[in-house]
Amino acid sequence: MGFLDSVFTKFKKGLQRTQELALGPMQRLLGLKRLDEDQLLEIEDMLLQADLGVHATQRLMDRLRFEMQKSNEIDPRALIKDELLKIISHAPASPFQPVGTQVILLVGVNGVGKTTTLGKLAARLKSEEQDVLVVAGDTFRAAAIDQLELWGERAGVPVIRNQMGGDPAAIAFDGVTSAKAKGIPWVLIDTAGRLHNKEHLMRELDKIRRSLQKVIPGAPHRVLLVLDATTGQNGIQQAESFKQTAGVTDLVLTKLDGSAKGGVIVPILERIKLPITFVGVGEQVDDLIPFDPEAFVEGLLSA
Ligand SMILES: Nc1nc2c(ncn2[C@@H]2O[C@H](COP(=O)(O)OP(=O)(O)O)[C@@H](O)[C@H]2O)c(=O)[nH]1
Ligand SMILES: [Mg+2]
Repeated sequence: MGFLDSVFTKFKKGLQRTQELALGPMQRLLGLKRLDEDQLLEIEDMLLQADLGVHATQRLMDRLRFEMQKSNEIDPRALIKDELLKIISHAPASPFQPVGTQVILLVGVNGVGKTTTLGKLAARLKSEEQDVLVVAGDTFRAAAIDQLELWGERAGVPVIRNQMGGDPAAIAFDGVTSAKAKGIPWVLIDTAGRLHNKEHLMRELDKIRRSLQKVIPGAPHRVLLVLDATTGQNGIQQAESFKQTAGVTDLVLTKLDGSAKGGVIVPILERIKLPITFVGVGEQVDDLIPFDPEAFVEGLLSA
């Protein structure tokens, strides 16, 4: 699939495991015109298994019960879609618009998919004919720098790096200085997810931020917190902690394709009050898609 494949198609692919493993048996019930108490409980159970969270699940069940009091025949699938959209449509992501040099920092714990997401995002911007510079700000592991260089080659964008163990704030400073001088609209900065402890990590992010601001006041313009869908509700705790300490502006949910808990998008959006800007649905370069509430709901609930 390429970048132009429909977001609907990609969401469907990304949510396949959730659909089959968690919500599979529910599909038959959603086609009925009335539901008895056992069937309602079965639906409730499956929504919880798909990690939609207690709050949203309750709201969906209330809606079904309410509509059954009003009329003899209902369309459970359409009702759940409708109610779900009401729950998740509140925080649209703002588009990526190049204004001068825009600096984007990717943060998150180890292994969630920061470097992969950065590579995919670089390729996406490049495919729109926008120039990108990538900064290898995870200097904690040598493999991280090599991995990023590979993505840089794949996307056809330059990668600025120093040696392993080097100062991420210094390399970020160099990258942004160079991008500003050359008029490059996008600087994507990779960061380490695991340092000695959380305080150390937050200090390092602060230091990167201060050094960016010496070159471009207002940088970083976006801070993308990357979360791994396979960890389900754990992501909510990570988001709460990073949101306070790292100035997060956007969320990216990766590995939707590897999870049966894709419904976790719902409690994340309810609780964190930040937009999910992109979703990762695979390991290929074009497997990063803009979040689309309708495509998500369709992917989760279409027959
Ligand atoms: N299936 C799948 N795997 C992913 C996705 N995003 C990242 N990965 C994989 O997750 C692993 C960790 O990714 P990486 O970018 O190195 O994480 P980082 O430590 O946060 O930089 C790698 O094996 C990636 O290929 C995704 O959307 N889907
Ligand atoms: Mg990494």
